[in-house]
Amino acid sequence: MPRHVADDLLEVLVHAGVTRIYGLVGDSLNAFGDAVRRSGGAAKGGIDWVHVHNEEGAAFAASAEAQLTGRLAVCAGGCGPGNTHLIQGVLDAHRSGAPVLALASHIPSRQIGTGYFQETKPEALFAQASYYCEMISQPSQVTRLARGAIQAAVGKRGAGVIVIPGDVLTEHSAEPVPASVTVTGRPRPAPSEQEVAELAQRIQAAGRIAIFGGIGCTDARADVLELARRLNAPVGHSLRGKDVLQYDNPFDVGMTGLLGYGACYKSLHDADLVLFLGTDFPYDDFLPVKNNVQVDIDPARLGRRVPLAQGIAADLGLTLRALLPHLEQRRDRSFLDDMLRAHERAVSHSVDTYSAHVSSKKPIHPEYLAAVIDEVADEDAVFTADTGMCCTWTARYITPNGRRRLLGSWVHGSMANALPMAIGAQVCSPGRQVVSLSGDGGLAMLLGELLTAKTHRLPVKVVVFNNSSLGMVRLEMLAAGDPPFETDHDHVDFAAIAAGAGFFTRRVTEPGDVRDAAQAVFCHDGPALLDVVTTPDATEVPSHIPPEDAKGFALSLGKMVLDGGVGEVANIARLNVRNIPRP
Ligand SMILES: Cc1ncc(C[n+]2csc(CCOP(=O)(O)OP(=O)(O)O)c2C)c(N)n1
Ligand SMILES: [Mg+2]
Repeated sequence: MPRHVADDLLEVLVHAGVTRIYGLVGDSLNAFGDAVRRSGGAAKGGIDWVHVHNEEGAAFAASAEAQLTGRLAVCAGGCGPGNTHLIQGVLDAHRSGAPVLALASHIPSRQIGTGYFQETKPEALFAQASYYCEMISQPSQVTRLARGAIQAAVGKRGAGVIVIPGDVLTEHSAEPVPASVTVTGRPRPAPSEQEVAELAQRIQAAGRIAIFGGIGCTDARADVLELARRLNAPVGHSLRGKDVLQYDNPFDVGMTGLLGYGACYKSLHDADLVLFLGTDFPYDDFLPVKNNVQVDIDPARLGRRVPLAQGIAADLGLTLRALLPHLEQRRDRSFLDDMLRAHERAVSHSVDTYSAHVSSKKPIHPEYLAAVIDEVADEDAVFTADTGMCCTWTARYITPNGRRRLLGSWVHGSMANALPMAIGAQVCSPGRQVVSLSGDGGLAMLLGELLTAKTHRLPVKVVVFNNSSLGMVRLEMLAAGDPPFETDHDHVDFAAIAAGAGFFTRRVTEPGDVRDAAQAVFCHDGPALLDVVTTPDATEVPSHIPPEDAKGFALSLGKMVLDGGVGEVANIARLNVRNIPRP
């Protein structure tokens, strides 16, 4: 069999450690698909093809794999509509900092620019969705451009895109591709001595100090907690930072923002100095405007959410380790203890509200379902959450512990992400429990990915919060004082649909049946779906409501509970208060 450019591309990927590609074959991509087939699959040193039912699903799956493993993951789509389906998930991966390579095949090269069937301009389409996007227009480019895209994805943490016309893939290639290493390390900029000294001075001059951390704390968790200990500083976090900062944290004061709870908002606003560490939390309405310091590896993020007294563009761990020797242990715990007590009061009040009412209410309250899922899921489960109210339930009820992982479309906020992300998570971690917390709207949007899970016998657990509504949008309308418009629809029996796709299913309408059904679904060793009919009227109430929104809420709902439930968080808060040292 003569060698083709498609084989060269495959070889570059194999050299970079790629063992699978999520995608949907067709037309311009077929020559590459054939090279993958001939490679014999990962078991024989080649590459596996994971067939999906929508290219968007391929990109979300690759994104989840990249986020879980930290390594390059690959997706592929054919020309025109294949590309435009792919782009949603690629953009999502890119904005999430997931190292993903997208192979976007293109129409025949001699037709480019003629308005040909399925023609798009992929380099322009993917430009905003990637760090690198180049077209291979002749065979001699393939090796270097493919390596360039891979290197950009793994080095800069985002998407790299290779556009390649189908006819170029089928051209003959004379030589095997020489091996070349993929450099996975990233630059770790250190702060200057002056920057560290200035920060130490600011800290010494400040009375009450609070910390707000995000996903950028991942590799510096121990240093952040040591800083909090040294300064007696309460620690709040963003949703992406929850996975990293909430568990085993005696300084935890919860989350701020629309999904927020506890005393995070209060801590940040009552502090004299706030340290923003590894976070690009976008909702500036919830952030303090004075005396802020920010440390982030990316200089472009400094000061774009809040005005800064000082910003340091450096690796967080290196910065904190340079700073800590300058700081003495503070004796005064009064601010920290006040905030821990305020946090405990806020979350305990809401838990009482929650447990007194929602465990027996019908239609079932989504808070109750989320709390049960938190209990029955494995200690090292991966949760993927759909955009919509599932984000709220995940933020408030799914308890991180350092071994669980929470994945979502946290930055781009795309619907329908949970199921395809669960598929990618399950493919790359076969023995691990993977739970998709799906909205009925989200599931309906990429429903075909149920077939992907079934085709590959992936034992994902899909939990559907089936409120017959675009619940979050419904809430937005109520908050604006408008009646819900085009948000609600007839009941759908997702259990029946999934059963038709070959899933093990349970459908639940009675609160008393939730736990048993969840256990049955979670114990099943194949693809399984739990369809729970929930109320669309559950309210998500932030820990701080701007006055104009509060008016809308009041108008629409008449009355409301001023805190949503928060599940296990209350136990952690109580424990932290109990552990406050006696004078
Ligand atoms: C692709 C896309 N379209 C529209 C939106 C706007 N949007 C955000 S949440 C949401 C409703 C989600 O409904 P569902 O999945 O049923 O979850 P629920 O909020 O009801 O729990 C919509 C329409 C979006 N974020 N993404
Ligand atoms: Mg819904």
